[in-house]
Amino acid sequence: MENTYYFGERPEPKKFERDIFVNQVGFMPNGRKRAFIKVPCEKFTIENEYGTVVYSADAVHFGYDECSGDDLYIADFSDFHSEGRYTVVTDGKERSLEFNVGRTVYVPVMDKLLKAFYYLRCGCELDEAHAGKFARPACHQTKAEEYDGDGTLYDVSGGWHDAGDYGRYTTSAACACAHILYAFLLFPDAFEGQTLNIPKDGALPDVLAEVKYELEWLLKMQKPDGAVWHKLTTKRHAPFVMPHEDKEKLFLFPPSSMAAADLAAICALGAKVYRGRDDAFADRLYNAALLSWEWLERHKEFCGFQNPKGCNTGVYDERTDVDNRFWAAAQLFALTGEDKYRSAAESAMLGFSLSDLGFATVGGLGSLAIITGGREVSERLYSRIKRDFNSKAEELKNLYLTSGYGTAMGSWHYIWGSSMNLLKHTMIFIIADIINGKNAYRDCISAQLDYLLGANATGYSFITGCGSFSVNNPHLRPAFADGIDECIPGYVSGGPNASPFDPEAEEKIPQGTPPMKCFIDDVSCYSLNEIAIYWNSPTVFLLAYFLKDVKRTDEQSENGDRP
Ligand code: 9MR
Ligand code: ZN
Repeated sequence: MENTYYFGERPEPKKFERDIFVNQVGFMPNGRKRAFIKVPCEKFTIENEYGTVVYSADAVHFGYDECSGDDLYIADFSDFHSEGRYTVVTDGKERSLEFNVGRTVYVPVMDKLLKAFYYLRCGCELDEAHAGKFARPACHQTKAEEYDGDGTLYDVSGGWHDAGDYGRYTTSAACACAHILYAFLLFPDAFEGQTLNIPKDGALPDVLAEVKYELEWLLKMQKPDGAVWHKLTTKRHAPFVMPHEDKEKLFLFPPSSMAAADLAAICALGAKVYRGRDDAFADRLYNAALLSWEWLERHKEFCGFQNPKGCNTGVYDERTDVDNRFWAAAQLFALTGEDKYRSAAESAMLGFSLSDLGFATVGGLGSLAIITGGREVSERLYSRIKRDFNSKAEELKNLYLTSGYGTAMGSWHYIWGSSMNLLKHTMIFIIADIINGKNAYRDCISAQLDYLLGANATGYSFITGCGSFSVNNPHLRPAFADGIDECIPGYVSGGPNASPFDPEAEEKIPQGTPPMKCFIDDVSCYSLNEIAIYWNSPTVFLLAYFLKDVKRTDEQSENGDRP
């Protein structure tokens, strides 16, 4: 991908000046609490916001951390439980950023993560009542034609912009919706009483109203015979303008079997979730799921996708669709209980991992269909699911144990969208705990959230608007073009990438920089600092895990998430 955008004057990325890193949002009272220090430290204290020392303990020397190149000392204050706002102070007088301890500390993070999808809505105006200062006119409302087609125009408006770009892609959309809907099925209480201030009809919970906006668009991506267009984009990525200023022609790109299978799966999942809440919608999803399943049955061969000449928008290519077909079969079985889907799932389950949760490798989503389906499958399938999650979780736990920051990442995981790797790994820990009915991975899980919110070698919270030193200049068109200094909150940055791709990163990151430090908060760095719907969605899954026992009516800690 070339980088031909002109960004002109833009803010110098802020420098993180401290030698101590902490989750800047904070911790739940009974949660694991740690700060990471990269200068020698023997003892540390916790100060409250009035400067009173409320806790003190010894730090532990971890030693050299390979992914960051830091020699780390760890301040563990997990046995400190009092709600309030605090700072960690080392014996060398290093002070951490402030953070909260409170039952509801993660509520605002969850709400921002989900509201961020609303700000990505395409085809409608974001009005001031819902979007405040980020309001903007409707975008991309023109009809689209098939690339190399007969010129017929189709209304495929709606859905979310995929990422920093304005494309809309079927498989990525299905995957993002799936993370959120499975989180809803597994941890419904985490969404209880949530108010996102989004436009919606009827009584759907806000999370389901927002996901419905994307599903309505996905339904439009299905052709009458059940085939599903792979993506809907302009020929080339738009310049860095507001969405309503992008007036280029929209094209529907050829169907792929991954798109058909993912659509069948997500519609079957939607039909299950919306049943009893919005029956007319559940019916439409159900019919769409069957239609694409039947198309898949008529097209057993793999039908991949590559960009045609002249198109430079996202590819989302895959080398096989067996895992996508497995997910569709598993979710249709979960929905209907019919044997034909069970046998299809059971005969499709070979040759790929049942715990993989990427946007292209969706075997793990098929497993989630079984886990949340409440229907009996063969011992052979269930034990494969168990084995794949347990062995992967143990492997990742070893990475967590050998990492100074407790990240379940090896140096090779710091690629484009490293945050997604971290989040996939976190979902694996969570699902393994669910399967085993244990809390064996709770510490691993909270360490990954700590990393995202600032306990990492860059010092950044990788979620915009969450924490006092958070990413503010992601590769996100409206965030740059709106002229507002503050970024739209709630976006997860792609994160450090040891093999950067974009010219700015290649030039500015010296060879040999440790992987976790290969990061710049610069809008031009798309291979380090883009955002994407499927990086936000697994973070929703992670937050839902933490909020599963938290009542939103619990008193918010006095300072909320004040930066
Ligand atoms: O997230 C994708 C990343 O893993 C790939 O390395 C990269 C290059 O193919 O593409 C990323 O996906 C982008 C997509 O192609 C278009 N929309 C923005 C996505 C996030 O960067
Ligand atoms: Zn749009």
